[in-house]
Amino acid sequence: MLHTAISCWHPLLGVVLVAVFIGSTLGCPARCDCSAQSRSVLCHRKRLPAIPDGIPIETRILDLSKNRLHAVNPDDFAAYPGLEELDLSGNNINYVEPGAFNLLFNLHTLSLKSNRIKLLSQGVFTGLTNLTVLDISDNKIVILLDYMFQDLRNLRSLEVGDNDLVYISHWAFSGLLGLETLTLERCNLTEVPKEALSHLHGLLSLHMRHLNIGALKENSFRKLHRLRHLEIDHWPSLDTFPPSALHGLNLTTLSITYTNLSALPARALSHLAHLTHLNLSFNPIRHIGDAVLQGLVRLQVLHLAGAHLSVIAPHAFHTLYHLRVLNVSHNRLETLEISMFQAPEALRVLQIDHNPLVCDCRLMWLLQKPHTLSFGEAQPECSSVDGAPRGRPYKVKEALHSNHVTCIKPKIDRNKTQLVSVDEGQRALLHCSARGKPNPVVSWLSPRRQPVRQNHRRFTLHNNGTLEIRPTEAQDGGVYMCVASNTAGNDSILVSLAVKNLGSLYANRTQFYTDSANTTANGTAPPNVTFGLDLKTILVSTAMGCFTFLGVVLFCFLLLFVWSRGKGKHKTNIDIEYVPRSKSNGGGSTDGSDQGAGPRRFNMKMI
Ligand SMILES: *[C@@H]1O[C@H](CO)[C@@H](O)[C@H](O)[C@H]1NC(C)=O
Ligand SMILES: *[C@@H]1O[C@H](CO)[C@@H](O)[C@H](O)[C@H]1NC(C)=O
Ligand SMILES: *[C@@H]1O[C@H](CO)[C@@H](O)[C@H](O)[C@H]1NC(C)=O
Ligand SMILES: *[C@@H]1O[C@H](CO)[C@@H](O)[C@H](O)[C@H]1NC(C)=O
Ligand SMILES: *[C@@H]1O[C@H](CO)[C@@H](O)[C@H](O)[C@H]1NC(C)=O
Ligand SMILES: *[C@@H]1O[C@H](CO)[C@@H](O)[C@H](O)[C@H]1NC(C)=O
Ligand SMILES: *[C@@H]1O[C@H](CO)[C@@H](O)[C@H](O)[C@H]1NC(C)=O
Ligand SMILES: *[C@@H]1O[C@H](CO)[C@@H](O)[C@H](O)[C@H]1NC(C)=O
Ligand SMILES: *[C@@H]1O[C@H](CO)[C@@H](O)[C@H](O)[C@H]1NC(C)=O
Ligand SMILES: *[C@@H]1O[C@H](CO)[C@@H](O)[C@H](O)[C@H]1NC(C)=O
Ligand SMILES: *[C@@H]1O[C@H](CO)[C@@H](O)[C@H](O)[C@H]1NC(C)=O
Ligand SMILES: CC(=O)N[C@H]1CO[C@H](CO)[C@@H](O)[C@@H]1O
Repeated sequence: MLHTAISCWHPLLGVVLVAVFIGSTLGCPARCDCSAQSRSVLCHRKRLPAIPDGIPIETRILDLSKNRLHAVNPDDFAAYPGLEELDLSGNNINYVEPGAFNLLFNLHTLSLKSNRIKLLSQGVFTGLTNLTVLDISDNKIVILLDYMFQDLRNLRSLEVGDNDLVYISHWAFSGLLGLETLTLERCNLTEVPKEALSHLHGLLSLHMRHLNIGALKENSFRKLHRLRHLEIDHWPSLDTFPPSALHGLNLTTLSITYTNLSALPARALSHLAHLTHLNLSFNPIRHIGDAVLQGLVRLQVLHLAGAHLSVIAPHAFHTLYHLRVLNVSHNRLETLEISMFQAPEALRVLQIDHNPLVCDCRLMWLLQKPHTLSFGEAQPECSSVDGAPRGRPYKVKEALHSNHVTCIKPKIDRNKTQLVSVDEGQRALLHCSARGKPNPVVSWLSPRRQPVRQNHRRFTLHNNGTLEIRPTEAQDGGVYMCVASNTAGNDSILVSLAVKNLGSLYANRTQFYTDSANTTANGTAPPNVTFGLDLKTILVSTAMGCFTFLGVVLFCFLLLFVWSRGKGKHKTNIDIEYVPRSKSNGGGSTDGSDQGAGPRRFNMKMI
């Protein structure tokens, strides 16, 4: 059989090889396929209960996968020192004796995958100094013992998945100085084996999948200075990601998918300045804040598909100068605005399919880009098109090209409500209703030109644009600015609020005067007050009226006093009668008890 095979493959060389084989081997084991050229013996799925006889000594590749082997003993492979690849996967092996692969100096690939091994004792891999790939996944290993891989200094790839692994000893990975790729998956580990991992100084790629770890600890990946690719995938209970979890890493690709993280672990990522690919798909992340990824200056590809995204802040991707692929398909986004991107011109692929997109002029920029922007395989559709009849689905590009979609700059209604005056403690409503297409976003600036935060203590910003302050306090007075904006532009108005606090008018008198200083003298420039000034002037005049009145009374006193002195007599009582201004007259009442409309008496005693 061997002879014919060889002459088929290589008629000329055959003679030479046959000579070599005949001189040194027993031929090919029964039921197996042999190749003299590649020196391989393939006994895949042959129901072999043990290692067959007749394997040529020169064999380099030996495939014994899917058979019925039970154990591996020290002398099993000693006769084949030329072995380079050995596949023992898919057998019933439950025990491997120490020294089993003792003389296999040339072995570079060994698979023990899918067996029933419960324990690999120290010494099992002794002598495999040339081994580069080892697969012990899909077994029943519960613990990885100290120094068990000690000799494998050339090992580059290790698969430890699909075991019942509960614990990895601190020194288990000691000696694996050349290890570049480690896969740990489907294990019962309850935390990242950070002590064991810290020995893998050469590790480039770490894949940790299907683990039931609920929280990452601080410094989970310390001393992995060369690690570039980290994959954390299918950790369904992971909900804690501390800021220092990835401390010390310098990654270029990072994947955190199918976890229970509801917020982007922004602070943990912020130091990854060399990261180019980030995959955060299939996490229940709800929103992306402004510039949360700002440390990731080299990021090119961002996947956030299948999350629960409904809000992306207006400047979310600022500082991402090189972002060229953004995948936010399968989310809950209504729109995606150009303002989110630092460099929209760098964007090449934008996947926004399977989102409830509202096709209005916020999406117009998709057409206006100088080069074509790809939507990937799935064309996005609008869930509603501004102005178009509902019913049939519209492709986004189609809808934007149609003339349904128009943009109208916001316009704020201007009328007398821009002067608001309330008593302290009451509620104040500052209106700002704006129209535009798409509906403008309304925001308010305080008199100090700070943004008024929504629903902050006493301040409520209603959907119709009205700012409610309840209850008002004296210091709330001033000129507020309302800004309404949409993609087409913006509009603003000033609304003046006066909070009457006449009970303490005297104490705060100077404040009133300095505020209106511009009317009388050139002081420091007050803020641009267009409407507030008039109102304040009114208030001040009213206040001054009061003082004038009191002044006159005092003056009368003085006159009477002087006059009575001059007469040598003392008048003991003075009655003064006046009619207080009614409330509508500009707020002359000093307190709530001042309801009576009739004349009022001041009774004063002279001493
Ligand atoms: C295997 O290791 C031996 C020494 O341990 C070395 O001489 C030999 O070149 C190595 N073979 C390969 C393929 O690296
Ligand atoms: C590992 O987890 C699986 C599934 O949760 C369970 O069936 C198995 O008994 C666990 N093994 C150990 C050693 O805890
Ligand atoms: C994920 O988090 C939610 C709460 O945020 C919790 O109710 C749920 O049980 C968590 N899921 C898992 C698998 O831990
Ligand atoms: C981080 O990785 C990048 C790319 O691999 C490399 O150029 C850079 O020097 C590394 N930085 C540090 C501090 O190791
Ligand atoms: C991102 O992660 C998901 C889930 O693991 C995976 O299906 C997808 O292929 C990944 N995308 C990229 C570009 O790596
Ligand atoms: C975006 O994510 C979806 C869902 O995982 C995937 O099907 C699609 O291929 C991704 N797009 C790109 C460009 O990778
Ligand atoms: C001023 O605007 C408010 C609300 O926008 C409205 O209720 C009121 O009627 C308007 N007044 C005038 C005079 O237009
Ligand atoms: C806006 O809504 C609030 C609360 O619903 C209401 O008090 C206010 O009067 C409304 N503003 C306008 C201009 O209708
Ligand atoms: C106030 O300043 C204006 C210009 O800033 C100047 O024209 C005016 O004369 C000044 N008035 C007084 C009273 O100083
Ligand atoms: C001061 O008031 C005068 C008129 O009363 C006005 O022309 C000027 O612009 C005001 N100055 C400032 C800084 O508001
Ligand atoms: C005040 O008015 C000046 C000139 O009219 C303008 O340049 C400036 O932006 C205004 N400041 C504010 C806070 O509105
Ligand atoms: C007595 C009184 O009400 N004084 C007020 C004067 O105004 C300042 C702020 O402008 C308030 O903080 C004081 O309570």
